[in-house]
Amino acid sequence: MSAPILAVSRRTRRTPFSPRVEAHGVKGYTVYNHMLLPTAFQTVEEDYHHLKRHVQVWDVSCERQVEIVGPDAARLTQLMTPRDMGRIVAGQCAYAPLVDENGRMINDPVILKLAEDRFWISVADSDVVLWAKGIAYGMGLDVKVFEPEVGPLGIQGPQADELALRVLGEGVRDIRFFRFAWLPFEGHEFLVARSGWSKQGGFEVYVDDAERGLALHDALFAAGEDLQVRPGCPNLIERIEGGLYSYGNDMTIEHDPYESGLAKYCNLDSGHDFMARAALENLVAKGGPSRMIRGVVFEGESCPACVEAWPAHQDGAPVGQVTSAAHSPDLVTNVAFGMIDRGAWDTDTAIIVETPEGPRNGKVTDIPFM
Ligand code: THG
Repeated sequence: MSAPILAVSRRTRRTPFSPRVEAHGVKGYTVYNHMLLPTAFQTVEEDYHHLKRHVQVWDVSCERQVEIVGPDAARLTQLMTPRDMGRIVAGQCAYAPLVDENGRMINDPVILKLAEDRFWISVADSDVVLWAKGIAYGMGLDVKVFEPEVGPLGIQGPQADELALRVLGEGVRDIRFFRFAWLPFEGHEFLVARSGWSKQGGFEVYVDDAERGLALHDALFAAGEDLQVRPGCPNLIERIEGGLYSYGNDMTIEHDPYESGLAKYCNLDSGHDFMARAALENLVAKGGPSRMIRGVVFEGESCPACVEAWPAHQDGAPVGQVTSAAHSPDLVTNVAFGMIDRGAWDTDTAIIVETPEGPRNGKVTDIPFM
């Protein structure tokens, strides 16, 4: 039996770069924010080795922006997150959990502060625009909330600085991690941030003009030939090694930010007002989470895809579940994230992982793996 195909229609939105991605021979797509996201160009493993050595251009347009602008923009943005946005200046990006009124994860975006009264929430895969519009309407806030036609184009890998320098100029040197600047390209100013969903370093160019974005895309490939530039995409193996969580996979609306390993972005000691303050203070008062995202390594020379969560147990007793897994060529073991119960979450605790290929011996580890 051949594998089922994923049917594409207007709902599975294409991106400005889909024609290029397909001309480059994309091997697979997933859907993220109702939009196409490539999953591999060669094999996931070949893409991984290339990403860790060279430079790749990523169509991550599906990291959609939710724009919040107006007199109450700062208030609405702050209401949605426990991270103290008062510490974030214009020109800065902030990785921040968004939580509902019960302190459960809505999303884990990067928030860009464009101005005191204007933010882009660069969202993971859930409908933040609807949530934000609902809050704004319900509270009568003086803001506009909408999804502009803006999506990031990633430049990722150890040669990303060199490639960005060639195409976007000297200005890239001055951009610190999780900061952004407006840099000229063929007469257009693009927002360029030093960020991206890999640990290999790089930039994200927020493309707000499809035609000029295509010109930029093509210029990156032309300028990077001797750097062996290739098309790429978020890489399952590299992101697990590096400790980057995926909303919808590793944590969902069932989980609070402490369980999701995002405690350091919960600034309860700041006096700021956010919707989930009472809920999160209550969680902390109860002694913190009873389960948490932890690293897991397990035996085997290959690793099946984690399409459904795999149970983890210890002497037959359930201790949680594995939510993302891959074989790491560089670590020569299988690496994974799991939502692991308190009783088993200590580093080096031996557990059994029930993979679709049978039980495998594993143990709990710290994150990141490398
Ligand atoms: N870039 C942009 N938008 C995004 C993502 C991105 N939206 C969806 C998704 N990725 C959001 N999730 C993450 C998760 C981790 C990080 C960024 C986005 C990340 N974390 C750094 C780390 O873990 O080392 C540190 C961040 C910090 O400490 O401030 O980079 O990739 N535009």
